[in-house]
Amino acid sequence: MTYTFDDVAVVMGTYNEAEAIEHVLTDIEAVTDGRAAVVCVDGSSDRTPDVAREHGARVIEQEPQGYGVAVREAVLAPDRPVVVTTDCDDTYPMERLPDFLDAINEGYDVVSGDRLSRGAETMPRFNRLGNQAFALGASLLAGRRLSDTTTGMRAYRKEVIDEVTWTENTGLSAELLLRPVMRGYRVKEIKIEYRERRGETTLDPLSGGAEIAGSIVRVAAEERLRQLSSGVSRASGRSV
Ligand SMILES: Nc1nc2c(ncn2[C@@H]2O[C@H](COP(=O)(O)OP(=O)(O)O)[C@@H](O)[C@H]2O)c(=O)[nH]1
Ligand SMILES: [Mg+2]
Repeated sequence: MTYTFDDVAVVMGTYNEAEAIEHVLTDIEAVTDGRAAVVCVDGSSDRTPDVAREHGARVIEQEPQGYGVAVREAVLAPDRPVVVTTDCDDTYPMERLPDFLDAINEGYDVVSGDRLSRGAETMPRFNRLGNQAFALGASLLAGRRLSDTTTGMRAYRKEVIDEVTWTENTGLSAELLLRPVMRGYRVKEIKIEYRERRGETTLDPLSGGAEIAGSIVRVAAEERLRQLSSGVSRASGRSV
């Protein structure tokens, strides 16, 4: 089964992104020939949802409750077999969507856009160091080198999204990578460029960073326990 952009939904949380959304949606349309479905889970008080609707996106309104609450709703919403997440701040290269789809068609379950290996010089320095530290910590806990655990641009087979219970908010991006990696799904990182943000960030680097660190530790611990208990049940199954 080879997927095309008719099988893809591009989803995002949107919170007062009037400065950026036009660029993001225009890029998606151009790259996918208007074939990808677009879903915006929106908590804005500005024109963002109007622009989204003008571009034919489905808008789900939601009180602003943080990144992960919006993105969880966004990834669960589409009825298409491939779901791509992005931010609505014009930082991620929509022109790389074909590469993400190609990797899914090669058989990967999750394809993650790694910003850090190419330097991510447009990222604020504090955030870059933090994101490198998260990737290193998550790699140690997961037992596999991961280059960028907090990226917003990924493609997922919808089955993976539906099979896992997602619990994190600011740390959802890390969770969306770590649980599939630790459950043995086929996960690939591909290097991407990262552009300067349009408009203001919603994430406070200190409190947001602390939340992400907590998510990584909690999620990795839960997944390790899950591995151990399924190992135990497999072992006892064999001995019966
Ligand atoms: N609906 C909704 N979207 C949000 C919320 N918080 C962040 N977002 C969106 O989630 C994406 C990531 O947030 P962003 O500010 O880019 O975080 P950063 O990349 O860490 O600077 C952006 O598209 C935001 O508009 C929220 O509370 N509700
Ligand atoms: Mg962003």
